[in-house]
Parts: sequence; C-alpha cells; structure tokens
Amino acid sequence: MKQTHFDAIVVGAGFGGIYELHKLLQLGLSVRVIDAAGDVGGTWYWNRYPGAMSDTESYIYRYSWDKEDLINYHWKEHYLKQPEVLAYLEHVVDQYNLRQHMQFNTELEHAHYDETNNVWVVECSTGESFTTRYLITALGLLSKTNYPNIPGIGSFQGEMYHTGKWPREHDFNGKRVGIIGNGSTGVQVITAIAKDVRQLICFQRTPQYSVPSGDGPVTKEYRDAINGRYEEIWSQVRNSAVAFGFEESTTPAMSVSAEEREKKFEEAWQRGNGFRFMFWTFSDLTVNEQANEEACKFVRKKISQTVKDPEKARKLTPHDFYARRPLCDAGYYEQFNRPNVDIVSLKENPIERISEKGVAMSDGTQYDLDVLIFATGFDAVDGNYTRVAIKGRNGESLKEHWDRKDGPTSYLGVCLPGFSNLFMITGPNSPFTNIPPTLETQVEFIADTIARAEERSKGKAQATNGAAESTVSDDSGPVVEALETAEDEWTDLCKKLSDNSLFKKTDSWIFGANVPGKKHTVMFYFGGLGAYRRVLSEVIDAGYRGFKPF
Ligand code: NA7
Repeated sequence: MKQTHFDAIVVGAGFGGIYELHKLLQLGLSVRVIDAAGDVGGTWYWNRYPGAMSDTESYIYRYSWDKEDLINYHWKEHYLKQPEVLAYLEHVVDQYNLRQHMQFNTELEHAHYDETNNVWVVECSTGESFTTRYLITALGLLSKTNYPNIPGIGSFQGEMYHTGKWPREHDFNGKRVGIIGNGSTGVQVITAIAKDVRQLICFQRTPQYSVPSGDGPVTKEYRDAINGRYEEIWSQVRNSAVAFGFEESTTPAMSVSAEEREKKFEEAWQRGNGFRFMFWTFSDLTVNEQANEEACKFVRKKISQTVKDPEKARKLTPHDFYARRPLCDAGYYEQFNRPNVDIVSLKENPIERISEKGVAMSDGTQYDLDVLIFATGFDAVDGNYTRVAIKGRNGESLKEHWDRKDGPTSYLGVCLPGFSNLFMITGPNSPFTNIPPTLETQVEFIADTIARAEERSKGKAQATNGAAESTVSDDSGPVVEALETAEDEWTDLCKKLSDNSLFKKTDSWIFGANVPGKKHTVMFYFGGLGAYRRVLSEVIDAGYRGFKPF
C-alpha cells in the first residue's frame, strides 16, 4: 500500500481545519487536510436544511485575522444563512489557495501512533495510508448525527432526512411533513418550511424557550460603524465569556425591581439573540434558580401572547429550567397559528412506531406523511472521536481512554496524555462560546506549540549532531504530550466550573444527555473565553506547564 508522509494531517475542512492549514503552511510544514465531505465547509457543508443559519451575529461569525477581508467581505443581514457561511469559507480557501492541500471524500477510518518512528499512521476510506508527525483533528463539535431509536424507523416509505446530512435538493411544497426534534435546528426548520407545506406535524419531546433573533438587513451605516471598530470588537470578544459581541451582565436578576427586570428582558427580546437574552440581561440566569424562573416566566408570557390556540400554547410552553443552549428564531411560536401546523407532545403521547406511511402514536393516532425530518441532533463533542479508532502510544483508543476516565477529557480541550502529537480543535472541555473565536484561539495555540516543538527539535538535533562524543542520533522528531496530572486537573476544573450551572440539571447535548447510554458528564469549560485565553498564556509563559518537556 502506498504511504505518503506529511508533517501534519488535519482532519476536517471546516472553520477550524481551514485556519489550522493556513497557520501550519505559514510555518513551512507540509500539510494535508482530509475530509469525508465532497468539499470545504465542515458543519456548513452538511447542514443545508431549510432555515439553517448561524445565530451568532454576522460581524463576528467569521475569522478575525484577515483585517482587509473583515472590512471588504460583504455581509447583508444580521445573521448569516448557511449558503453565506459556506460561500465565505470557500472564499477564504480560494483567497489563500488552500484547496491544493485538501483532499475530499476521504474519511479518517483509523489512526495509530507508531512510537518507534514517532509518526501517526492514518488510514482512510479511500484505501490510502498516510504517515504524519502531527495529527490535528478539526472534527467539529456537532457532526455525528443522532437518530432516535424508534421501532420501524427503516420502514418509512416516504422521504426521510436528518438535518445534519441534508441533500442538496428538496421540495416540500404541498407535502405532509413530520419533524421530530425542536432544538435550535428543529426550530429553524419549522419556522422556514411551515408556510410552504400542506401539513406540518411537529413531534416535540421537550418544549423550548426561544427568543427572537432580531434578524434583518444591515444598513451601510451599520456596516461602516462595525468596520471602523473591528479592533475594539475582537478585543472585547476575546476577553468576554461567551464571545457573542456583548458585555455579559454583572447584575443579579433579583437585585433589581420587578419592573426593571421586565424592562431588561423586554429590551433583550426586542434586540434579539438567544445568548444576549441569557447572558446580557442578568449575570445569574444560568446559576440561580429564582433568577432563572424570572426569565422563564417572561418567555412563557410571550408564548401565551403569541400562540392563539390555548392547547397548542400549553404544549409549547416549557416548565423546566431555561438552561439549554439558548435558542433564537425568526418567528417560531408564530408558526403554530397556521392551521396547517400542529404540535404533538411526545411526553403525553409517545411515538409507538414509524410505519411505511408515517408515525403511529401510543394513543392510536396515525399521522400519514410524505416526508419525515429528523432534527434530532448529534452525538456531540466526543461522538466523532469515538466512532473511529484513534489509538495512542500504548495502543489505547480514545474511546478506551475516555471510558477509563469516566467521560471525555482533555488538557485545555486540545491535548491528551498517551496521545503524543495529537491536537484536537474543540476537543472535550473546550470553552462554551461562539465557536469561531474559540477555534482561532486553539488553532493559534496548536500552531505556536508545533512551531516551538519544531524549533527545539531542530536545535536538539543540531546540538546532537555537532557533539563529537555523542553516540545517540536524536532524529526521531519532537514529541508533544500532555501530562496525566494536567488532564485530571483540567477535568476537575471543568467539573467545578459547571457545578453551579443549571445546564447540568437539564438534559441536553451540552452534558451528553441527548444520546441514550451516553454518560451525563461535563463536556465544556464554562470559565469563558477570556479566562481560557489567560490560562493558555500562563501555560506558555510557564514553559508549557502540564506538558512533558519538549
Ligand atoms: P439538539 O439541540 O440536540 O436537539 C435535538 C432535538 O431532537 C431535541 O428537541 C430533542 O428532544 C429531540 N430528540 C432527540 N432524540 C429524540 C427522540 N428519541 N425522540 C424525540 N425527540 C428526540 O440538536 P440540534 O440539531 O437542534 O442542535 C444542536 C446544535 O447544533 C445546536 O445547539 C447548535 O449549536 C447547532 P429533547 O429536547 O432532548 O427532549
């Protein structure tokens, strides 16, 4: 079998992989990016479902490192829709001539670390085998699709889609459509297709708190104002907690009067954006039950004011904590005022089975459908890593490592003991934020670490070769590996930081609670991006604290 060697292989051609490639090429390394998809885009390649958009505002859902491009690459609305995000990533790839280093329709199937030669051996779905000094996974947080385990799922004779693997074409005009799932994806799909379909049945397991997105066209004046302040904007984003472009509140909700609270919630509702509603209004919505309930009451009132049919409103109204990934929408609750849109509560009436014709409910109701959409999310964070065998120094796979550690772990979200020269972009216990600024932070940390490793290894090799009395030729290259103590401390810190979070008390993918059998455990660093960046700086300043000397 032909084996080709690269200094670095990056797995994934999305936001993270593209930037990592760019950075590593700047270091003069030979790099190959592989991706199972047919082209660039990562998440934005696969998630082409109707209504797909980023719910980070457009001006900060992009790279910050190309100042000219920031100013000149146009964005039309407050939020980028999937085709625009994809077009942006393609534009960056073309601008920097990166495509020549990328190989598509090539899935990583197996990788193991060959300690003798200090290389990763990477085997792909194409039958190719590569060796590489550095293996960098840019797999995305949300890409392994999660299908519910409903009896008869394979028997449906109509069109069936998962939002995370959406085909290029679809036509739902005049069709009877069922959708299972109402997370951020389901909310976007429902809002986008309700007006076009003959009938839309929304199968909902847990109702959601969603706030308006505040989308709309941006004026030239708005753009010019943003363009004039990008330095300041990125500096604020990098030093903030959730990196969504606003200052997080420092005011506890119950420290102000009921009127003031209402006013603040209303202001956030009018301005739009889920993260703004959760983190800009008050400082303690995600940690204080009473404060949280105030936000819940506000959204419940909005639902009851919006949804005219009291039965639909009842089913759509959540009663648990407002402590899942915050959602925003372009008129979600409003869609249920359409006569062709209905909501089915799966907690009251579970799905009995999926049949050839549609969905059969426990109470005997049968919904005949032409289309069934699964907006049922992802086996998030570690799901992508554990489905392929990535084996480290001792032959232990990531899955075995994480089973041994009782949940997915890392040092700094990036490295792992036993997995020399493996770097993860948004690995487990990375910051919970708007993703591009965290990706950039990690990509730069990884590139700087590799630069140092290369530099020091060259120095070492020269010193060794120059030393006449030396009998050992140290040409096996640099080895970067986190210490197990550092991994354990980072995991403990992440656990501690999440201890007070109400997110922990709700079931969602953020704590791995959406996939049956998956351990409910911390998967993010909740300290915020600013604090995370400071930790990385301290690690570097302390000579790569937590790593074996390299
Ligand atoms: P999410 O947020 O995980 O939402 C998945 C939805 O699917 C949610 O409503 C789930 O209900 C529902 N679901 C999952 N499994 C089942 C079964 N077995 N039966 C019925 N309903 C089910 O995924 P999204 O794609 O919406 O969003 C993921 C992230 O992508 C999002 O946060 C953004 O960052 C982008 P549940 O609420 O668990 O009861």
